[in-house]
Amino acid sequence: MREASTQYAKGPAGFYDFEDDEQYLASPLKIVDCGDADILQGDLDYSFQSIEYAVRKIIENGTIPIIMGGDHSITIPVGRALESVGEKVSIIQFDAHLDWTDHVGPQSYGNGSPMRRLSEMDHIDKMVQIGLRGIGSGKRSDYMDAKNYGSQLISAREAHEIGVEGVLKKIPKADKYFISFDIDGYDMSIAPGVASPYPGGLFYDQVMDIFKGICKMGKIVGIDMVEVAPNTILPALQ
Ligand SMILES: [Mn+2]
Repeated sequence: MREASTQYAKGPAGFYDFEDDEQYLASPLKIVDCGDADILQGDLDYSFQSIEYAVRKIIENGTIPIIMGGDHSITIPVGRALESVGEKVSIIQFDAHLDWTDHVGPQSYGNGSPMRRLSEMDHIDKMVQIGLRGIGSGKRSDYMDAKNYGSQLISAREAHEIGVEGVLKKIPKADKYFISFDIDGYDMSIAPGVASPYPGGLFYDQVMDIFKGICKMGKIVGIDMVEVAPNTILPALQ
């Protein structure tokens, strides 16, 4: 992902977008690659602490962290670091899956549980989940718990039906937003290289328009993008 992104790293002039009539990525805007968080295979606590430490430092410097995973478990330490924002943060999650499972077997900090773990943090405010669909997304009780917490649950099908404006209306009002983007929220036709590809998902322009709408609603204090896993593309899709 980082290597691919360098094709847009061509200096301070940025790029003209004719559809938006905007010069994107131009100076004084600066994107800095901060390298990897130190991950120790087999030591979840150490790895999570490394991620949290790095994200806190970036926030404390007054900048916006954009974190590339990793699976969706990384949103747990990233969520802890959002305490450094100093205000409540509302979560906008794009995902085929709810990710509200309390635990999968003995694992409470895996990629099925990040939103449940975030909901337990005092500095995390309301949530919205966009792109939900398919089987294996969570138990009925997980959906009930998410709704009782105050989460807005928007299936991919509903997002298509109500359109971008309809989705934006369902996003809770907040001053600060964190966007957690699991790329399996996208339809598998445009993002097959994920751990759990599933049809019936969101499309690129649709998501970009929702992003632009969110930018007008409040300040985005961080973004993560997770579950990019080209090596796990199902053999039939290669
Ligand atoms: Mn996820």
